Amino acid sequence: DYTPTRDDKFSFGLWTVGWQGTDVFGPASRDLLDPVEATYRLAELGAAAVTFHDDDLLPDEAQREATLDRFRTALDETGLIVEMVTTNTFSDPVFKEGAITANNREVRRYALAKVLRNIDLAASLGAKTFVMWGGREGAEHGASKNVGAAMDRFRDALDTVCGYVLEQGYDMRFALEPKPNEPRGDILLPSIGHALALISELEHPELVGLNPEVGHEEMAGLNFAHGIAQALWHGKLFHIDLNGQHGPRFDQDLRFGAGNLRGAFWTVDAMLGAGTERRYDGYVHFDYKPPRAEAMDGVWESARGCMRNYLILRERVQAFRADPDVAAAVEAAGVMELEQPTLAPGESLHDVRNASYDLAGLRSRSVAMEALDQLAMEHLLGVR
Ligand code: 3MF
Ligand code: MG
Ligand code: MG
Ligand code: MG
Repeated sequence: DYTPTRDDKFSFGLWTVGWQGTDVFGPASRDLLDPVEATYRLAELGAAAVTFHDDDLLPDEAQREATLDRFRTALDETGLIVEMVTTNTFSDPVFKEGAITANNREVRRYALAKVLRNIDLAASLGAKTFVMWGGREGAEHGASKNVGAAMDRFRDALDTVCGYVLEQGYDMRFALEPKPNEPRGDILLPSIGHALALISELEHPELVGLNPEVGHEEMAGLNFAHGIAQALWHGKLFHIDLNGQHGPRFDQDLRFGAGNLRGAFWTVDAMLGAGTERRYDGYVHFDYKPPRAEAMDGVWESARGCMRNYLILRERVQAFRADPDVAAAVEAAGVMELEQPTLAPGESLHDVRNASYDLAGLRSRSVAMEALDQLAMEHLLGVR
């Protein structure tokens, strides 16, 4: 009946249900939600874990220890864990021109200090994933940012934090979160591919992977399921941010399943391995915003909806993959043939170059992909 259990490994950012609705055109539409209270409510709804930015949980330095005590009690009482922690290096105007890649060196040093302190907190709470979203790393003006130097500083910061967790003996990995724009006009590491490329330049590439977000890739018109499939292929899908988005426009952060529903179906399919062994086994993490128009009832309804939609889509995807007609359609579309290497072992290029090819036959061959896609559509629409 699509009721979440702890085994589903659902996880929520405390900033999601905690978002008060402040946007560029208006102030908060909802009262402040105590993050410790949110932890209890998310546990009741069926989540297994929570995540947070330092400033979501601990906005007030004077209250830091008292809040942490209350939060630890909530974790003990609910059995929830903290699976991921992240740092707010974007809200404070000190970061208005970037954090670890700000032109201003003092800002970069302060950002690094804030991140290091938060890594210690994450380790003390047992979080195994530390996300880095460079929301203010970017530019609005052409000549204002030396992108090469910014990449040097990004690399240095990642080398520094990796060295730090190794030296401390923390069991923790880093996950970079790409986003094309918003709040900056253009953000550095705008896509999954850009972030993967930076990882290959690091001192400890094994400690750094990705935290891709559905809406961020779709804002750039990219195919999220393909993006995470490639990240899985690289062994880099360390974490995930599920939400919904209606194509290239502002960052909507709809609940998972809203917006591009077919994309959500293929996202769940990709997470489950898309018929292969290469699957995502981390936390199913939601990073969305309950729409500003909703009151608190709508906030909890949207959190419930994220999990429920995932469970419904998971069921639909599993039925799709288990359907013998789908297996036959996959076969007819030649999907399995792509697993065969283009050259046989030991075969010379001479054979490839001198073979005769039936071009007329190849041009007019059936690919049978519409039939396969229609089966997916019918599973998604619940008529099969
Ligand atoms: C912004 C985001 C961020 C990141 C978070 C790191 C506020 O569009 O998606 O959420 O996910 O900072 O996890
Ligand atoms: Mg986002
Ligand atoms: Mg978003
Ligand atoms: Mg996110």
